[in-house]
Amino acid sequence: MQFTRSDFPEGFVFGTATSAYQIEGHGFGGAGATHWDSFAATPGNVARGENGALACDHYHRLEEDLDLLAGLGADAYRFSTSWARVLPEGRGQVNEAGLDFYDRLVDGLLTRGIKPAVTLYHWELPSPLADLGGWRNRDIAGWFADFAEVLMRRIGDRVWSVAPINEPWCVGWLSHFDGYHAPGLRDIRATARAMHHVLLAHGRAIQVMRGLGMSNLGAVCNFEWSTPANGGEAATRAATTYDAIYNRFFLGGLFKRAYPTEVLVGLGAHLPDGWQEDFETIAAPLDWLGLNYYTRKVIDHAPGPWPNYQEVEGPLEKTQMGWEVYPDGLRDFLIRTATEYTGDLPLYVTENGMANADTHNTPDTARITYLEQHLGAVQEAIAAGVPLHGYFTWSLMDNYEWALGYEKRFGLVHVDFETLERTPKASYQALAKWWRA
Ligand code: IFM
Repeated sequence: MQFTRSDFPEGFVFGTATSAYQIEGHGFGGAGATHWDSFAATPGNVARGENGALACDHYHRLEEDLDLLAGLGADAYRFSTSWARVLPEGRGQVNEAGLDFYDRLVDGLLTRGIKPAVTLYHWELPSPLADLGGWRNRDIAGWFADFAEVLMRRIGDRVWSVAPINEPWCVGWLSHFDGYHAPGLRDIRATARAMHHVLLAHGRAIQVMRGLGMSNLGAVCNFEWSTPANGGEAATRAATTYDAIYNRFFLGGLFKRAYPTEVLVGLGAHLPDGWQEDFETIAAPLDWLGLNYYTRKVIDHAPGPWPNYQEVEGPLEKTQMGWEVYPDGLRDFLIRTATEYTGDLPLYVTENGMANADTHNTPDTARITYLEQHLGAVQEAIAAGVPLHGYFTWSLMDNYEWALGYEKRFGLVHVDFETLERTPKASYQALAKWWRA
């Protein structure tokens, strides 16, 4: 890789990211059942029926994994906490072993000089709360705020940053409209409620953490650039709708106290009563915004009911996910977000990376190229004046890629899912070379 730390602003934070259900091994340590366990146990939902019961067994290999992070020279580590590990029923009785685990994780990072960047929720909803309607139920905002309080009373004095929820689009749209993620619903009313309640829960958790005196609190949204399939009016309108649902809905709620009209056309009739009054909570000031970025989609018109769009295959090189490699989208999102929504607020790239069919002994040169291209886009955004403060790769190690199971490899470290042996890949070495300097 061509970079050195001096190619980026002073104090720029480099790190890597993971999430609890994808690596920890949910079958251990008294963690309660989640909607991902039942979703994965339902035939047809997840490739090969795989689940997160063992995953990378990070729960038992914590020290080894933290040493890998230190060897990489990461300044920060973005990890998530499992609600059901801390509160097995989602509310009430605390699992002390769960709190102890996150305590050890935070201390293990600090001992190695690595900043703990916490995400409270990365998708594994406790089953008892799913039984009560999960993200469709407005009460989830209070349940989530209570979880935030229990956890932060234990580790909040030592964490560097906190974001309540990873990728609200996935929690809302992908899981309730597309049905690709747990709970696997395909229902427009459920979607409207989940999309709104996830923001309300975010806001309530921020309030609770401010009340505890915490700072450096943010939000993490995912973004996909949408390119019209052709120059026609219908494709352009379809791409605009895609952009509104995927990208502008959550930014609008968080920073403009409004949802885009293109989304209200479809979801407006299904939003809960009094939703506008919730912006007071949703749009409470933040200290930073994180952007997760991987790809763009080429979008065409689709007949039938709203939202009238469909993805079509694009011409660019693709990753193991079938996602096009499009670094310009990262630069353009950073510029657009700062210009239209966040101004001087510090931004971070909180996830970026690619899946590749890696083996433990073939150099992942495609990933090195992908990271180089996207770090180039980061530099262009900084040169254009974007107040970007850090960049996190997804992911530290190969892990459970949700509905696609263990086949899609995003890691800088190869994991053999038979032996659980970790082997740093060429991309890990390439980053370590200048991150450690
Ligand atoms: O693995 C996921 C992660 O859980 C959330 N962001 C995107 C990654 C790659 O699909």
